[in-house]
Amino acid sequence: MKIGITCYPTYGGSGVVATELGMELAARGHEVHFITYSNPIRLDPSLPNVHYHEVEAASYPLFQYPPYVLALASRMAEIADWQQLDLLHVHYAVPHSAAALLAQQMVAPRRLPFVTTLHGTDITIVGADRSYFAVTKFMIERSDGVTAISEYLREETNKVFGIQRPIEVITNFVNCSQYQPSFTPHEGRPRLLHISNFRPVKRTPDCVRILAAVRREVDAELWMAGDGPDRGAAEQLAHELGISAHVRFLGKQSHIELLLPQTDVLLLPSQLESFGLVALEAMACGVVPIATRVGGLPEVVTPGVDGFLEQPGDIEGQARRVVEVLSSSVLRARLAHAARHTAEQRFCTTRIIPLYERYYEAILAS
Ligand code: GMT
Repeated sequence: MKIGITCYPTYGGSGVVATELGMELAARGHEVHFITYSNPIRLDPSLPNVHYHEVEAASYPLFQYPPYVLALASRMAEIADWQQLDLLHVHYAVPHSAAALLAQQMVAPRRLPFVTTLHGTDITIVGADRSYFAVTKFMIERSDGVTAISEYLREETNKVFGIQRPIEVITNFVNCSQYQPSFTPHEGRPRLLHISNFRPVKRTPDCVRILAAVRREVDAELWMAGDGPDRGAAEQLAHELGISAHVRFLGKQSHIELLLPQTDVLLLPSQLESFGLVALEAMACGVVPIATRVGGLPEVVTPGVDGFLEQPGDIEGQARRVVEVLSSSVLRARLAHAARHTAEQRFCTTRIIPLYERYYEAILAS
């Protein structure tokens, strides 16, 4: 198949999933065209069957906001025509589905179906906001196919928008060959890791509070990977709690498969998470996730078996779990082993990518 993929190319789970999906599809012999405003962060455009087409939204003094959706729709239609694309697959509904719908009409009578993958905040925060509600509902209804990354998100979409159309659940995935546990224990003290875009929904400063509570019993350190609006608050908090020497802010990291195996526990104290891709990536590396019982996370982590889930904001509860894991090498090994097993058995690319292929085929045949 010849597939056009659009996503947010910067940091964020939806862009990561779109990029990894595109590269996996290309490796399986499909021709994949990324149509985005910059090179997606994890994309290697030199790979066979991978193409990158930049979208440029020209500015003009009359425009308070350059009309990116129009530039994207023009580029999608152009690439679909030049490359004879079979379908478009857009990740994150707002505003990518609107551009795809427009492009579809521009290339008519040639058929150009499009699939929208819902990732979470496009439904729970952005799409549900009054200013985007009607258009998001319309785009979901008009997409030729809609997938959601968890059962939770499918139900939430039906609930928020009162949508009747079928939505296929195809979960996030991980490349189990690339994401592997380390066979030699890392040096130094026990290490906690947090990876995110440091947005308020991630409750990033909670990680610092959790470390402070953990340190009453275990001499552990915390690595904070990523960047975003709450980084300053987290740094300030570490300073106020007198634990700055034990927290390392690593900034944005493009190879988290190299970082994860050097750590013991992943902290994901989010207020909401439709899936929690980073928890899955940690599990594939045998790193124990200690996360919150929200959204789609219970579909990924089974508490007490391959990680732990506590209530958002329950610092003491999450800290207690960390201490439990770090204090018993037997428990840590059991959870780490089970976490890897879950990733392998349920979420490997080898299982999930064929689901996308079959879904595309069904859309093309319908
Ligand atoms: O919250 C983020 O990290 C970014 C956001 C996005 O859309 O880029 O992530 C959402 O999509 C990820 C990939 O499908 C999911 O793993 C995240 O759970 C989801 N984030 C939320 O629902 C808050």
